[in-house]
Amino acid sequence: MKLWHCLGSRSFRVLWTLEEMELDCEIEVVRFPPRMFQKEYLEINPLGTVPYFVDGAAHMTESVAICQYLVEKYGIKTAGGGLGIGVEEPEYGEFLNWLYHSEATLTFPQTVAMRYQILEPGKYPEVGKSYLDWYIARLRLLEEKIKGKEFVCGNKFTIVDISIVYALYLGGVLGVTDRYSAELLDYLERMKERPAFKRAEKIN
Ligand SMILES: N[C@@H](CCC(=O)N[C@@H](CS)C(=O)NCC(=O)O)C(=O)O
Repeated sequence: MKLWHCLGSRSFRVLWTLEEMELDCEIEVVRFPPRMFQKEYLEINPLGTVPYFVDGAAHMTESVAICQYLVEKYGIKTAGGGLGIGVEEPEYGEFLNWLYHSEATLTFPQTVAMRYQILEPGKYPEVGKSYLDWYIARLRLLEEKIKGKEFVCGNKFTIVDISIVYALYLGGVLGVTDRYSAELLDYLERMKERPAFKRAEKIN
């Protein structure tokens, strides 16, 4: 297995999953954004985005799909398995919904805010601010869900937590954690204490 990674990017979801599952994977760190600083990377991934992941015939560009692939393909064989929820379990629908929610509903507005507030400041400042407000508004479902709970889904730690916490963590880069509810902040801090999170954070 090989993963192309940039510091602080969505490939962190994959790194954290690999660390939780104690899987061996070659990691290549590229400079962000690779389409500008490492043009040869476009020959590997024409999109120029990270993560990029290869495992035999699997060539993948979506962070959450890679986490799901790792859990479904290797989850039962490793010491750190059990990071998923099986199709036969009642929480399976909710599990899939939160996985998609983390990227399509939460990280999407963050990406636009990141672009116009940090990467290209001054170009469309109102757009950046508006998408940041939109991200905060979209936390409503998660804030309700996490009240009084240790994990988001299925009463156990899963890749939903990995995927959701990455979005919350990115909110820190965007400087909006002071707009999180107390429960959400507590959840984020607890997840960052996991040894696998700390190991993944050191890879850069
Ligand atoms: N939906 C994809 C998005 C991948 C993506 O856009 N990654 C960003 C980093 S977080 C990137 O590589 N941006 C560089 C660029 O667009 O050139 C995923 O979840 O992996």
